[in-house]
Amino acid sequence: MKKTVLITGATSGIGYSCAEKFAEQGHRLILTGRREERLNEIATSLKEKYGVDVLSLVFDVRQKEAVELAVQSLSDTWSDIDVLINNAGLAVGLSTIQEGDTDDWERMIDTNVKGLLYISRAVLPLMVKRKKGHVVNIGSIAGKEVYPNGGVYCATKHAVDALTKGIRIDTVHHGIKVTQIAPGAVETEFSMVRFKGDKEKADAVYKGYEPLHPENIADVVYFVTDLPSNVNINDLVIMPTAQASATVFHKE
Ligand code: NDP
Ligand code: 8X3
Repeated sequence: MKKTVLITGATSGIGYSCAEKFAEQGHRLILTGRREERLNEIATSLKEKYGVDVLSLVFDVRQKEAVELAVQSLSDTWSDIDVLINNAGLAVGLSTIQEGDTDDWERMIDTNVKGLLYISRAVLPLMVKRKKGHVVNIGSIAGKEVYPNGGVYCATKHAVDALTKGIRIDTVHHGIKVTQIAPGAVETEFSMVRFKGDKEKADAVYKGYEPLHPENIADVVYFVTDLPSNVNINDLVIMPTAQASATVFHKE
């Protein structure tokens, strides 16, 4: 059955790979992000390559009104959202709390926690009304552990962990599935964003071992959304083979 899948942060990394995976399987996509040109190029290329319907919506998940308007703007043919992938997120900076940049903190908290809440608040009533739907939250190993200099990012991902459980509890009586996917290191634009464009520092994160690739996460996201109607994966931690915990790596 063809599903309508809304993916936040589809302009790169895990969100983009999820878009490609669902398009390849013939599903209809609502792709979102802030970088309009890139989003439109992706939408056009997926439409051409896979012959699927793709709608792109440009908004910043931190802007509550913009999120509400974007979801309200969906026509009847697009508002029956079967899968919401809450993927948009970022880490900014790597620092102790005593030396941290409060602007970085606000970007992380506003995007990873409040942004996820705004989009969920807008989409969940549509799912509740139809008594069906699946919310997939992209958490992190940083939502299971805390590592040095990552306290605020880890706090936002612990919040995603808690919110996934909260949404599951709040929607269980409405036939809705809720899943958290919590990856370890995935090679995307994530580290370039964290290190504010410092390519040397970003590249170093993925040196000496094979990290996860965004396609690996997309395959798992697809898997959890393609299970029989009586099966819900609540929580899934996925790591590179060479990464045992947030801080323990086998590097050559
Ligand atoms: P990328 O930087 O490659 O992708 C992040 C995506 O989020 C982009 O599409 C970006 O789009 C979007 N985004 C960021 N801020 C906003 C915003 N304010 N409003 C709308 N969209 C936004 O990183 P990843 O693919 O790695 O990250 C995706 C998710 O995976 C994040 O939640 C991250 O925390 C999580 N994660 C990543 C891991 C990793 O090692 N890479 C491991 C575990 C979890 P645009 O800039 O166009 O708005
Ligand atoms: C991204 C993985 O370990 O850099 O969530 O926090 S980590």
